[in-house]
Amino acid sequence: MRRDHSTTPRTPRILGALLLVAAAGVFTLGSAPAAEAAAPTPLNRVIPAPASVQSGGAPYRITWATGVRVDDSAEVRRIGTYLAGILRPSTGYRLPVATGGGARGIQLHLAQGDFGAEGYRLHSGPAGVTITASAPAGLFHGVQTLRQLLPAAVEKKTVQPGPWLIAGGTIEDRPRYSYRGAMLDVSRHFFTVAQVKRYIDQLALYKINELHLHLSDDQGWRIAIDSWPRLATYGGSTEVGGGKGGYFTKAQYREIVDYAASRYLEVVPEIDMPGHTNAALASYAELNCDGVAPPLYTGTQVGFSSLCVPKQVTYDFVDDVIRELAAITPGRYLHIGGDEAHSTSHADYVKFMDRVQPIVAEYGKTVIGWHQITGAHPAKGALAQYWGVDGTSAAEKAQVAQAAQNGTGLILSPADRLYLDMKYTSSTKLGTKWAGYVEVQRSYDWNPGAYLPGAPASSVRGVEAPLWSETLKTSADIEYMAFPRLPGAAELAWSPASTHDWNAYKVRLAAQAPRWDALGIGYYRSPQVPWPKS
Ligand code: TNX
Repeated sequence: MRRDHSTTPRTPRILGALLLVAAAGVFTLGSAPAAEAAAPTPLNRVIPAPASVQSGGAPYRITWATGVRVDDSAEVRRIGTYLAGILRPSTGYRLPVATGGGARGIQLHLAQGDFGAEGYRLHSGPAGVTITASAPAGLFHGVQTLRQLLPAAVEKKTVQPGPWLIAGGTIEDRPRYSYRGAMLDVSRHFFTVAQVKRYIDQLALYKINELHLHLSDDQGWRIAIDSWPRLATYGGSTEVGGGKGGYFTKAQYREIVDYAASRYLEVVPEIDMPGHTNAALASYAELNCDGVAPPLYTGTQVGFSSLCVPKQVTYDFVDDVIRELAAITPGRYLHIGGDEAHSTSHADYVKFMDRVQPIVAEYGKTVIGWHQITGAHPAKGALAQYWGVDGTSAAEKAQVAQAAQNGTGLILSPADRLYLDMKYTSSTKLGTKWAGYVEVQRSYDWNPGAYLPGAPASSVRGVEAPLWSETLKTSADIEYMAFPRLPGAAELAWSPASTHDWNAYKVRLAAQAPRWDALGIGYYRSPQVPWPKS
């Protein structure tokens, strides 16, 4: 039976039930004793912090009479249906999605305005909540804000008591950076489509808009390539520790891409080259300079493998892989790795990158490479992903900064801040520690706009939080390492620098915990964060 806490009783029996509930203090609008419990979440208690918040006026309350009004557009309707899909199980209300504005309820509306590609305005008052944007992505991000303004119990899958109040006022919001990424390494351990989708949903809650998939490495090749089928069937047949690995068929990869798109994330596929290629080298003997295929590898060393730079077959291989991958990737980027090519001479590395970058362009994609690519000749428009640490040599930082001055855009993923696989402390069971321990404050408390000496602020296109999976096998493992650091990375990427403040952030972060509980997300209870008692 539908649970109904509306203010508009339809029959005396319902009225009686409502009075009972009200007496129990659950039903709170205007009933003093429980007013505190029912106080709506302040508009500024959202992660990422919105660009501007004006609080004031009476709240809106979702009731049985609430509908979701959408523009007459298939995409806006789809976002409305997504929102209703989140709200229905926990509120128990019908929440019909219908076209037409003006009426009471939640309205999603596209309009010209100063919102940019992803910004939105959320206005809440007693008559309803209106989210306005100039593109669907903005509406979707506004919906994520709306979720966070509702009680955490809204995320549950069974009917909860409510009440469902949204504080009055107006949020005007737009991102600081257009590239707000998270990377998942599906190579060291393979994760299924369902596991990747689960992570996508978690990323969407914090307005992350790029999902970088690390699809190949020494330990596993994870994407089917028709012209080189053994890459997946043999190269994908194991993983770190010797488990059975796996790979995505093209249909499964498309399913991930489509799901990500439905959450307004772009998939950035990575084929790491010329190093980190043992799985490919093991699958095809001809890719090796000596013509001998090495065994599959299930350890965690790096830097021992290299494609054979002088051989023509290497470029036939790369051309086939990039062509097939580009054909199933609607996104703008193709990541070609380029890190830790310790078994490739510098001269060969430069030659390789000089030949491979044009192939990416030929198939209509923009190159992203790990920042070592700045030691070669980054193509025009290429982005370099910086993964250094405080202790990275001045010379290496200067090389990246020089490339940035020459027009190479930067994605910042400093390993000692944003590598989600770094242990929090010495007692963290999962993860690695080559970049040091990364507690929650260290992860959050820096400014991407003024991070790399000599790199112009305008060269910074965004930030990304990579999650390497040498030690991670399950969704619970992913979540324990990502939460609570991922929301901090998302805030660095989205929120204006002027909102940055650890002491305020840690309070907002603590307030997310009941939502993670409701969503079944396990997290690290950092002593730096004032968590509510659980
Ligand atoms: C460095 S970051 C790597 C990866 C490892 C990671 C572990 C980068 C571009 N290369 O191969 O998985 O450290 O933290």
